[in-house]
Amino acid sequence: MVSPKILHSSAIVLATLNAKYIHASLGLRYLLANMDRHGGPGLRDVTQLREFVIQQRPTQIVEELLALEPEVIGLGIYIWNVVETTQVVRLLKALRPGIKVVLGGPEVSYETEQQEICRLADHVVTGWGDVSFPKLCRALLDGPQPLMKVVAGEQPPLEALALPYADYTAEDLAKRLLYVEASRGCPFKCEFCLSSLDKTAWAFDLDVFMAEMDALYRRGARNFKFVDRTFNLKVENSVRILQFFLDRMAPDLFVHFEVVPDSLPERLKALIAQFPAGSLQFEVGIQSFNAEVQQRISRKQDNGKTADNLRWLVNESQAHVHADLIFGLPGETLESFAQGFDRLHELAPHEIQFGILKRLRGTPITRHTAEFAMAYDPQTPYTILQNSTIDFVTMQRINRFARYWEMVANSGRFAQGLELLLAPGSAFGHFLRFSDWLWLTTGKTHEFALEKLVDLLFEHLTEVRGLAVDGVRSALLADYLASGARGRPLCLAGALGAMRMAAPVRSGRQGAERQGRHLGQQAGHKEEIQKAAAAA
Ligand code: B12
Ligand code: SF4
Repeated sequence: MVSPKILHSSAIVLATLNAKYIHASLGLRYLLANMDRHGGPGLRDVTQLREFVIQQRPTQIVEELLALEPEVIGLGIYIWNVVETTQVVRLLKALRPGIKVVLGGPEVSYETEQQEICRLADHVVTGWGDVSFPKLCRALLDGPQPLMKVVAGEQPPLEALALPYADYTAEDLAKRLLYVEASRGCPFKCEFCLSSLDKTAWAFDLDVFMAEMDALYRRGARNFKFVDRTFNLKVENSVRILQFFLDRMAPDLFVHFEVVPDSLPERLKALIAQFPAGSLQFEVGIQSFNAEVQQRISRKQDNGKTADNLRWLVNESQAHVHADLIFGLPGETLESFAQGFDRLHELAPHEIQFGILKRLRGTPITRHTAEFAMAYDPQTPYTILQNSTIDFVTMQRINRFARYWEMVANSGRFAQGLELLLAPGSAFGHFLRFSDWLWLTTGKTHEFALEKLVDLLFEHLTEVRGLAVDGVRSALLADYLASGARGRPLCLAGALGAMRMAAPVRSGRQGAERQGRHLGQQAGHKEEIQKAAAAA
């Protein structure tokens, strides 16, 4: 029976601050979907979901939350929002101390007692919240009042959970990346990763899950990002999921998976090879090619098979391949990392995602802190500052390398220029030299206009590296034209001026240009989706 106390239309508000609008929160939707099943009838009707982004002002977020006059506010706390959400909770408690604030999410699931945000809140649910949050809300609204501040989240068999996919709105389907989950947990133990604390991976009932995917697809969903830690763990399931999307292939379909690199059985390859360009994206965690470091951090990876599979993916399939590396792992030196980077670069994944080690709360990487003198930033995102093999100055250089790599290599804007920049010999060595030079010349790591970057690359390649001016200019001209930008980098002024004189824009072409722009916008959205999917 519905309790008289919870007739108010928004007694409970579930909220979080996403990294960007394009990321819809799957965790909150799970909680919402399970309110009635685990909290009792009527609870869902009095629960509202509100998503914000970290760029919004805390006062504005609080204003919106208070306008709903809730009795309970549940907040999803992650590494990307804990600073901003702490301020939100502080304001909430100053303005309406009577509102019960309940926290949950990976950031507050460990080291709970050391966090300011947990001190400010009324309750913290650690681990899974699907069952424990609804139960806690029922108790908060109807009594008896819960005695414990910190509640260890129940972890039921996955069949006990209501799936949340119907809670994606039409707007979510049209504009955002849809996170979906065919399994939870990870059986591996890589010590830098929060998923290493899971005991194993649990799979959702595949028939039920696929029916949900089908419903989403029929409603128009075309951008799917699987959050499964290791999509290719159970080949039977992976095959069915890939076949499902192949059967529904459409020009705007996009599916993203995270895979373990050393296992790609023939059955999977046969399906992967059938996906057309632009429809499939893989995030392949390499992290390190250094066997000693891998062993130290309990990462099991067959480097030979990893290289073979990456080569196959890049050469024999049309999947977009993002490979992740982590800098700063215990015992890794600049030289050993450079070797790994070059080995990966030779395999030619479409993007190398260059991450700097972070000490995530709760992760077992801390067991190396003393031996390797690991000094981490105490502020989020807890990035490594120095260790026994990499000093702070080198770490700063590599941070800039990572930023510039994103800007020059992963942006995809310098296909030809990069070929000149990264060869011959060590790609890592060349890019590090460029990175050091760029920093010395500009003192900036952000806010480079494309035109300025073209000129800087030109200067580096011709004056520092001594490459032939004509070859560099034609490579950068091709890249600049391919980008579609309409400015005028100084080093290309002559060439662009001549081209534009030869082909002035005539009014009859304006319709075609408009059409082109529209297609460009669509392509831009797809690119944004692909980038967002790969950001984790
Ligand atoms: C999607 C995602 C992102 C998205 C952001 C999404 C968003 N909403 O804005 C993007 C791609 C931007 C991202 C980036 C990063 N991410 Co990320 N990301 C994920 C990912 C893949 C999926 C999250 C998800 O939906 N999970 C499925 C749902 C069901 O689980 P859940 O979110 O944990 O929710 C459950 C519980 O936590 C709890 N819960 C959640 N909210 C609430 C609220 C209440 C009130 C309660 C009671 C309970 C509760 O109940 C839910 C159901 O059981 C996870 C890995 C994973 N598979 O979970 C990593 C993960 C969350 N990311 C992580 C990290 C480290 C990062 C990065 C720092 C990586 C990097 N680049 O180095 C960046 C940071 C970005 C930044 N700007 O600073 C860590 C989190 C560490 C932490 N303490 O928060 C994770 C867990 C990966 C890992 N295994 O280590 N990420
Ligand atoms: S890095 Fe990947 S394989 Fe390793 S524990 Fe995390 S999710 Fe599992």
